[in-house]
Formats: sequence, C-alpha cells, structure tokens
Amino acid sequence: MKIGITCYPVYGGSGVVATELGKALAARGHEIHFIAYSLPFRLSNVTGNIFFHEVNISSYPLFEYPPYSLALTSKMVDVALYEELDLLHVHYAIPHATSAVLARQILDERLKNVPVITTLHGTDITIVGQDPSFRPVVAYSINQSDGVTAVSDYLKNETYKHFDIEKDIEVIPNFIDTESFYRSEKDYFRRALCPNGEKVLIHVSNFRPVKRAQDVVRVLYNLREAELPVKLLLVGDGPDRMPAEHLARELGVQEDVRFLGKQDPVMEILSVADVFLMPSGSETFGLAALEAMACEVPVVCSDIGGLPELVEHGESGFLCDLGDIDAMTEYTRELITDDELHQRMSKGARERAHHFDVKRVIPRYESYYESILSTGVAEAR
Ligand code: GMT
Repeated sequence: MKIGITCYPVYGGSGVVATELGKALAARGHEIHFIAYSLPFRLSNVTGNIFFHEVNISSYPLFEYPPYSLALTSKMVDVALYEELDLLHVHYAIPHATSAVLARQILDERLKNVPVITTLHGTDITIVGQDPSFRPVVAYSINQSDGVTAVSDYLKNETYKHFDIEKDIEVIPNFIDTESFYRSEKDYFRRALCPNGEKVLIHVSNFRPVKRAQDVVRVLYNLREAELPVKLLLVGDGPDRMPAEHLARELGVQEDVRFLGKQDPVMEILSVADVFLMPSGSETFGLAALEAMACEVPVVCSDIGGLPELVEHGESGFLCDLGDIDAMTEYTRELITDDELHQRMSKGARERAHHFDVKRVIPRYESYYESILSTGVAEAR
C-alpha cells in the first residue's frame, strides 16, 4: 500500500506512534509518505520506501495566523495525486483530520479516491478538542473520516461521551518494539548518578500541567524525609519544568533531583531506573509508561484514563487514586525496599510490554486499512 501519514513532528506521544508506525509499515514493504511541517523527530533518515514531504506556509502581511491547515490540505492533495496514495492516515484530530477530509473532497473532484483514517490520541479529545473553538469541527472531521481508531477503550468511550459520533471506532493500542527497546547494562551511568547506591525514580513527559510533574517531586521529598536513599531523574521539558525545579529547591531536595531535559531515545536512561512515576491527571494510553515497562521498570501511576488498560495493579505496577501522593509514595517505597517484589514486578512489566509488541499491533493497522479500502466507503460517498 502507499500510505500518507500526517502527525505532529515534535516531541509527543502521537508523533512517536505515527513515526514508529510508518517505519514498521515500511519494513513490511509498504510505501510511506510522511506529510508534516518538519521531519518527525524519530525519523532520522528518510531512505528506501520512506518519503518526507514538508508543508511550507507562505507568510503574507494579512496573515497574523498563517493558515497551516490549508497548506497541509494542499500538500496532501499534491502528494496523494502525484505519489498515487491509497489512503491518508492522520494522527491527532486537530487540525489533521479536518485537513485530510478537505483534501479528500478536493481529490474526489479530481476523480481520485483516497480514504481518510483518523487516529485519536488523547488531548485532541479529552482536553483541546472539547474547547468550543474546536468542538464542532472535531466532531465533523471524525464523522467524515472513512475510518477512526483510538488508542484505548477509554479514549473510544470518551469520544462517544463528549461528541456526537456516528462512526464505529476501532481500538488499536500504542505499541513498542521489544526487540530494540529493552533494558541494557548501564552500570557506569548509574554509578555516576548514584555514587552511594541510591535507588532511581524516573519521570518522562512534556511537562504540561496534565502530567502533574510536581507530584513526582513531592513523592521524592516524602521518601527523602523517610531517609530512604533515592534520586529522581526528570526527562523532558515544558511549562511545568520550572515550577518543578522551584518546588525541589523549596523542599530542599534539589541535590537529589536531576533535570535531564529532552532526551531521545530514552531507553538508556530508563535502563538505570528502578521505578517510573506517572501521576498524570489524564492519559489515554501512557506510551511513556509502556517504554519504561519494556525496560523492566515497574510503573506507579494514577488510576485514570487508559492507564488501567496498560498497567496491571500489583503485577506490572501500581495504580493510585489521582493526586494521592501518599499512596504513590508508599507503593514506590515498597518497590525500592523489597528486592523480591521489585524483581517480580520488573519481570511483570516486561511481560506486559510484550503484549503491546509492534509485531502484534502493526498487523491490526494493516487489516484495518484493508477493511476500509475494501468496504468501498469512499466509492459510496
Ligand atoms: O498529550 C500528550 O501528552 C501528547 C499526546 C499526543 O497526542 O501527542 O499523547 C497522547 O497520545 C499518546 C500516544 O497515543 C498516548 O500514549 C498518551 O497517553 C496521550 N496523552 C494524554 O492523553 C495526556
């Protein structure tokens, strides 16, 4: 198949999923055309059957807000026609689904039939999409897509709950390549970070308020108050990084917290960690947690959103009530003080990650593409 993929090319879960999906599909012989405003950050080399088409937006004195969605639509039309795409698969509804639906209408006029598949990822439904400035257009674009997928049952249900949706939504979870994403020996790094054999907690996110990064600092503080030897690594960057830094200083634990900024890939850093903390207020799947689990790091997270579909309480991690920092502290304490429990749950985390292996999930996308192409939805439009 010749597939056009559009995503946000920057640091973020939907971009990672879209890029890894494109790479995996290309490895299975499909021709993949990424259409985005810059090279997706996990797509370092564009070779063989992977192509990249950059969306350029012309500036014009009238444009205080340059119309990116329209430039994207035009690029989709161009690529679909000249590369003879079979379908467009867009990740994150805003504005990608809308641009794709419009592109398909333009292509219809030119007698080129290109179905649109939209994958819903998270805040496009749970937060941003519900803003009145986007809501009607999000609902319309989902309903007008030929196929719709969501990354968890939770997200599927939220979409039906908050929008008037007539379409069937197929759940296809996030995935990981467990053959290339695994815990590796990084003893020298660990010794440098923890010269006195401290345990390592880790949090990886884009530091938006929804990630509640400050809760992680509070967990570390509680553990240090209990005189447990522990360090915290914070990976990523965003609006809540500075407040988290300030909080660490205010609580006097700044010496035990390392802010590493944006890092990719995170496999090597995850390989020195003992516990992954994810206190998010909303999380449709939790790809960062899955990456940690593939590296044998048990997860202590909020019992919200799609996280219970990923983390099995007591097996691969612990689920806590949202904002319950004491519970998060207690479960983390158990994991860093009970070696037997930690070993069992590290193994459980890796086993759970296998359940979401790329080899299991990519064929589900392929079958879904085939079903959309074969139902002739596009012809019937
Ligand atoms: O909101 C983010 O953190 C980024 C967002 C995205 O769409 O880029 O991530 C969402 O999609 C990921 C991939 O499907 C999921 O694993 C994340 O759970 C989800 N984030 C949220 O729901 C907050």
